[in-house]
Amino acid sequence: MAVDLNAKIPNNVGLADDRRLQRALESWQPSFINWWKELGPEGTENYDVYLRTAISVEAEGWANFGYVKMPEYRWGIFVAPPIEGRKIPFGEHRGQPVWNEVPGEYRASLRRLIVTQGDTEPASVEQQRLLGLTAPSLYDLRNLFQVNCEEGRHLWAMVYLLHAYFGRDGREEAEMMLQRHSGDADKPRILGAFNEETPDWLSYFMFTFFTDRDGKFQLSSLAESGFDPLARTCQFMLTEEAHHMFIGTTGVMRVVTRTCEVMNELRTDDPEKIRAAGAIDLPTLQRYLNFHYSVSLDLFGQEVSTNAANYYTAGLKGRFEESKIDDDHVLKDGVDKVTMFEDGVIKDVDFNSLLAVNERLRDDYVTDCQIGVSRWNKAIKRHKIEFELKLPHRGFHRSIGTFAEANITPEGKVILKDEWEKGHDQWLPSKEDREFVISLQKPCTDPGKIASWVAPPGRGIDGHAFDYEYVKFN
Ligand code: BYC
Repeated sequence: MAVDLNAKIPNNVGLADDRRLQRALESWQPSFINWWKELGPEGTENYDVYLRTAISVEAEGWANFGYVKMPEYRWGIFVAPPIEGRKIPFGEHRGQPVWNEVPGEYRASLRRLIVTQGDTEPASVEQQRLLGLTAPSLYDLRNLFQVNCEEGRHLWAMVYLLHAYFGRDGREEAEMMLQRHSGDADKPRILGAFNEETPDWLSYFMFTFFTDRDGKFQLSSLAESGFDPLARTCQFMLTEEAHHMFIGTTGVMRVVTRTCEVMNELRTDDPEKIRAAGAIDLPTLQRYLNFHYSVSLDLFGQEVSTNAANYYTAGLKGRFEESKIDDDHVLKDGVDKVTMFEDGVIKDVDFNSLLAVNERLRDDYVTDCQIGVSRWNKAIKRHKIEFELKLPHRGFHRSIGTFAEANITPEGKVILKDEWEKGHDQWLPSKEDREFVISLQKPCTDPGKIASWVAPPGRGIDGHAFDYEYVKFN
């Protein structure tokens, strides 16, 4: 697992021993750099950014900090070390040795999973490309760039798998990763949430909390895969993903904290007065939460999915923390309750557990989201303010699956279409909300300074203070 850091493409997969693969990836590299320059963080080519670069997959080596110009970031290919004697942990091949090559019968399914996962990574960079122009602090700006570079690396991770294991169609898929673009009417990104805009930093914090968290759960279930190169790739990606969610959890927390401070200073809960003081009122935060949570729930796919059942049975994509679950890991005879929308009502329906694996993953995700929301609520309580942020009902504002046709309030009440139209702006960010939040987006990038609507972080990065010069603009 030695890391070759001096290679054109840093890697711990022995690229130098496979000249063909190395050449293929080296010929993809310029397209990637061109894409980064065109659709990556706008106008940042000369910035020196205090970034973490992975130089090894060991605990002490993957977090190596220093100033880097982003187009020169050492995007590499890193996989977690193999576990000797690892067996396929679930499905009909359970207990057999893991595969180190793609089994012919699962080639199309595996490619589809890898392409879907890979497509999200550059999509998020595209969505965030203008945020650097309005960062609320230098610390936040640096964190944004860190996330962008790591999403770029995650694209490399998936492109490596496509090139190394899927021959010519894999190379074509790798090209396509740079041709589809977020929000492009003709060639959109594959999944809905990755075609939404991230026009402001509140949306960004919500995105890193809710949408990156989908990444955590999807990557965790791919990290269980019987196709060992995919499992090991995802295991290492998860170490980076944790930082992205940290940005979301603490980012929203800092917005909540600032709002509460302003409410207490002014002794008011009047949204107009809070906004006039340059902070974001709690009901607006709730509407942003409702939006990002609901579009992220869609990313788990259909509630009842034969594709997901087939992926599971084939041993390609497992459940979250598969090995910690106490059951037969085959699921043929299991029964699970799934909340469905049928005949105009919401009801729990029994399905074979295999068909319900998407929904189980969504359940685990909901539980994880609630932990973050409860933390924010504790902060509100500490400020002695009576307000609770809530996750809306899982059927609220959905576009994929059983609830796509339904109109459901955040409380879970089924309503008619015209009631939905009337309530819409109460539940989701209105045009005015968005305009207000965007009006707050002004760059605040002197070291130690921070915008009016967000509190400073508890501590800085890599042991540095908040006022460290995390980005040098040159
Ligand atoms: N939007 O795959 P199937 C991350 C469509 S995030 C639009 O059987 P199933 C990250 C689908 O295209 C993690 N369309 O769906 C986070 C297909 O249409 P066609 C990303 C959707 O079983 C932040 C049909 O439904 N990883 O890493 O429902 C920043 C059925 O397709 C959507 C993965 O997603 C949607 N949301 O499962 C950066 C893991 N959902 O082709 C990165 C890999 C479904 O029949 N993907 N459709 O017309 C999967 O496991 C599955 O594809 C899904 C969907 C769970 C996404």
